[in-house]
Parts: sequence; C-alpha cells; structure tokens
Amino acid sequence: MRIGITCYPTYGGSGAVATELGLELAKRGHEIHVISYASPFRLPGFAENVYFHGVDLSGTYPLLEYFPYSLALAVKQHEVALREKLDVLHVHYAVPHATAAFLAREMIGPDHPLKLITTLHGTDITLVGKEKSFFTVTKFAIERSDAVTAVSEYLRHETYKAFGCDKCGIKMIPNFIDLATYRPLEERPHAFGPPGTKVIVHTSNFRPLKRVPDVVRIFHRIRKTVPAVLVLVGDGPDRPEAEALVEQLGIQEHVRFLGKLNVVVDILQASDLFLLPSTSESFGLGALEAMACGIPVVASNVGGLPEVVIHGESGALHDPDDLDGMADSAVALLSDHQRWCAAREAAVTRAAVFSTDRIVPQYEALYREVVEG
Ligand code: GMT
Repeated sequence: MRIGITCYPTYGGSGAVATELGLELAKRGHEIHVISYASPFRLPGFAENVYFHGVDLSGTYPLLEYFPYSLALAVKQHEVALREKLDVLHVHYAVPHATAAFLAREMIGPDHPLKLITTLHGTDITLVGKEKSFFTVTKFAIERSDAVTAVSEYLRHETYKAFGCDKCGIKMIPNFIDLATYRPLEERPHAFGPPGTKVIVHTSNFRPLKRVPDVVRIFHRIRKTVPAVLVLVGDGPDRPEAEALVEQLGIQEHVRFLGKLNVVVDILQASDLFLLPSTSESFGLGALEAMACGIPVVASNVGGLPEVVIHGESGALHDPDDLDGMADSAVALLSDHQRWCAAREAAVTRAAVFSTDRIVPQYEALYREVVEG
C-alpha cells in the first residue's frame, strides 16, 4: 500500500510512534511518505521505501503575521497524495493534522479515493481538543476520519467523554516496541557512577505535566537510603526549575542533565529504575521503552499508565502526589536484588505484549479495512 504519514517531527511520543510505524510498515513492503515541516527525530538518514516531504514554510508575506501552517500542510498532503497515489493518509495527533488531512481529502475529490485515519495520542484530546477554540474543529475532523484509533483504552474513553461523538467508532491500537532494539543486556554496562551506584532515569520533553522537579524530589528521597545517580534525558520548559532545585538540594554531583538525545536505548540498558510521575499520560511510551530494556518503572497511576505498567509486578504505581510512596517503592526495589530481578523479568514480559509483531499488523488490517471499504 502507499501510505502517507503526518506527525510532529519534534521530541514527543506521537512523533516517535508515527515514525517507528512508518519504518516498520516500510520493512513490510509498504511505500511510506512522511509529510511534516521537518524530518522526524526518529527518522534515520535513509530507509528503503521511506520518503520525506517537507511542508513549505517559506511563504511569508507582510499580511500573514501568523503563518497558516494547517493550510500549508493540507496543500502538501494533497500534492503528495495525488502525485504518489496514496491509498491512506494516516495522521498522528488530531490538532491540526486531522483537519488539514480532511481538507486535503476534500480537495482531491471522489476521483481518487484517499482514506483518512487519525490516531489520537493524548494531549490532542485531554488538553488541546477540549480547548474551546479547538473543540469543534477537532470533533469535526475526528468524525470525518475514515477510521480513528486511540493508543489506550483510557484515551478512547476520554475521547468519547470529551466529544460525546457516537459516530467516532474509535478503535484502540496500543503503542508498540521493537524488541530487537529495546532489550535487556546480559552484561549490563556500568555507566554514570562507580559500580554499586544505582542509575535512575527519566526521559521526557520536560513539560509541566511530566513533573520533572518531582522526579528530582523523589530521587532526593531515594538517595537518603540508596547510593544512586539521576539521569535526565530531554529538554523543555521545566528544565530551569529542575536545575535550580538540584542546586538548592545540593545534589549536583549526583544528577546528570543530558539534554535531547535521538537514541536513548543504551542509557536505558545501563539503568536500574525509570521514574515517570506525570499528572497525565495517555500511554507512557517512555515507560514501555524502559520496561523492554528490563527496567522496572515507578510512575503515577494516571491515564493509560496502568494499562502499560502492572503495579506490584513490572513496577509500582502511586497517586501523582504521593512522592513518598514512589520513593519508598523505588527504595524497596533497588535495595532488594531478588525483588528487582523479578520486576525486571516482569517488565520484559509485559513489554512483549506490545511487541511490533503483535501491534503493527493491527494497523495493516485497519488500512485494508478502510481501503476495501
Ligand atoms: O507526552 C508528551 O509530552 C508528548 C505526547 C505527544 O503527543 O507526542 O505524548 C503523548 O503520546 C505518546 C505516544 O502515544 C504517549 O505515550 C504519551 O503518554 C502521550 N502524552 C500524554 O498523554 C501527556
């Protein structure tokens, strides 16, 4: 099949999932056309069957104080769909991608039956879609998609609740993980500290809902009992606050801010515990990546996280404000080797439920279903 994929190219789960999906579909013989304003961060230099089409952002004109990106995107989606004879346009994150794709499909008209699939990732529904100014247009674009998927049961339910759209027919297809890449190493590398030092890791885009300062607070509590370092991967609005807190607590030599990195697997493979105390998380792709590498996860029991992390098995889930509970669970895991090994095994087993081989065929089946009508 010829499949167009639109996503945000920036650091974030939706762009990562969209790109990994494109790469996996390309390996399975589909022709993939990625349409966005920049090459997604998970797209390598060259991959067979994968083509990138940049949205033209150069059309500045004094009158256009705000560049109409949604329109420029619709134009590019329309152009690529026609030229490459796309069967399906699969957009990730509803705002504004689904609306632009709707426009592209309308412009093509009935001669070329382009099918539109929208995958909802989280904040497009829980925050942005509910914003008054975006509500109607997001609901409209979702209802006019040929198929809609959500990455967790939680998000599927939230979408019905937020939009009350009985015509949406949302299918749940969870995020997936390539177990050949994300795997535990027999011989774990020692990194970030002397042998015996536990490595605690957090990866995110440091937006307020990720609560990176709370990651630091939890770590500070853990360190009172367990010798450990904290490795923070990513960047975003809360980094300055987290850096200031680290200084205020006097733990600078135990905390590493690594910034944005395209590849995190080697860091995960060298870590002992993943922290994710988010206030909201439709799925928690970072937690899945960590579990696949054999790292137990301590996180908040919100959104879709309980569908990914099994409390008491592959890690521990607590109320988002229960920082003591998260620190206690982390200490219990890190100071009892047998317990940690059991959680490591459970994490790998749980991650296998979301393997590429199990999940990607669900998207292929959906494409066939919409194309064959
Ligand atoms: O969480 C973010 O800040 C990024 C956001 C995105 O859209 O890129 O992530 C969302 O999609 C991911 C992939 O499906 C999910 O794993 C995240 O849980 C979800 N984030 C939220 O719901 C806050």
